[in-house]
Amino acid sequence: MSQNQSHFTTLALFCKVVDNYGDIGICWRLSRQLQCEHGIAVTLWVDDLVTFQRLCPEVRPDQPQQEIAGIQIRHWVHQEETFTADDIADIVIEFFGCDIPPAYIAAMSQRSPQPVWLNLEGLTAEEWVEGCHSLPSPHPRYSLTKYFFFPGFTPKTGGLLFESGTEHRQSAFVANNGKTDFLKSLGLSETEIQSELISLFCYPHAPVTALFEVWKNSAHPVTCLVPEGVAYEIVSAFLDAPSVRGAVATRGALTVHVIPLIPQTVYDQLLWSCNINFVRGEDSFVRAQLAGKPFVWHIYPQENALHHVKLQAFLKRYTDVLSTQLADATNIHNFSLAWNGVTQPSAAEWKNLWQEMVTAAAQSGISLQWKQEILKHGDLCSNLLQFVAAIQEKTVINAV
Ligand code: TRH
Repeated sequence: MSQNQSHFTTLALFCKVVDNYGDIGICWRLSRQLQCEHGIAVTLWVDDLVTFQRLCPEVRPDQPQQEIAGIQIRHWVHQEETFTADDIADIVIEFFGCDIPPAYIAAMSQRSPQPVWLNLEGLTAEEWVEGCHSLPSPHPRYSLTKYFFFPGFTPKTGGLLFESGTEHRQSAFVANNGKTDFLKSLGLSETEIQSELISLFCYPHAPVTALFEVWKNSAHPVTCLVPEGVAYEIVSAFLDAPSVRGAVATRGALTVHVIPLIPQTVYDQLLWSCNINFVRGEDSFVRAQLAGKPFVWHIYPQENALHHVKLQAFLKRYTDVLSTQLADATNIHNFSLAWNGVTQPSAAEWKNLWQEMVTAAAQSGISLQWKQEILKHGDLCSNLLQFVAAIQEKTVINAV
């Protein structure tokens, strides 16, 4: 069903910030796309406006209700808030099973027509996702059904979150030499801008020290851009000073430069400007893939090393898809295993792993190939709305 034929105009998205920036990062990106590209009136319920403000400086944490970029933002604090059927949106999304308020669910059951209710899950490349994507889960008390919607890397999943026009924006940025202006705005010197640029976004347990040693001994100058707070202890030790924005130090061939956390609408520009991007979690991981540049993923850690299973699932898919360049893909694969603690290389092995990975990633065009692969499955936002339209259609037919 095309957008014009569909019958939904309002959507409520509920987001609990578990930790870090990914929860609100994904919900904010999705909200903006729903509003800008599909004209949906979005209400974003979020329980942590302080974290939200770090990605979107316009957010005022003291405001229970505010509008930014045409999106209604509600501070989700009052579980006991009351709702009537009139308050309920056409589409209701809970992010990551965040348990929307019971009063909201009760009001959903009173609404006619009933809203389409989705649980938007986290991204994984594991195969079981295809079997769970779009599965219904009937509510135990109300005649409501919740559907599971999984992002993913295959046509049998919801795809990945990317806006239309991202490629065009990147080409325009490159054509207008946006890199120099952007990096200057972050306080980089001309020498730093001319060096090999690496952005570093990882969890605190990443083996950053080992990599700093390799870069210090590099044959050419390397500048590592680290957002304030990331790998704080290791970066502070390198700087011999607190890792705060603007802090910079050079040791051997390596300069480490601490930059502010960049608003989400501009974050892509950092990825487009660097030669290689270290990313983590979910949203920055997807952005790095969309940038079509070499990237290394630090996966969000989970109990019982479950994240290693997820990492291997992604690396297998990556290597399978890029099988015509198996040697290059394998070098990237091996480096990723070390970066995520699956293997524990010695200092000499780190040097080799880095060199092999960088050569493979930079010279093979593998990143662009992978980008074309993920774009094939359509964007998550459009896929999600198509899914909602299909459910609505089915509901109408069943009601006749
Ligand atoms: O911050 P993350 O580690 O977030 C998450 C959460 O921990 C979450 O609970 C977990 O489920 C998930 O990872 C897997 O990583 P992520 O997903 O990359 O989110 C970071 C967001 O911050 C993303 O939207 C990009 C944005 N960002 C900026 O806007 N500016 C910046 O300078 C940087 C470094 C990131």
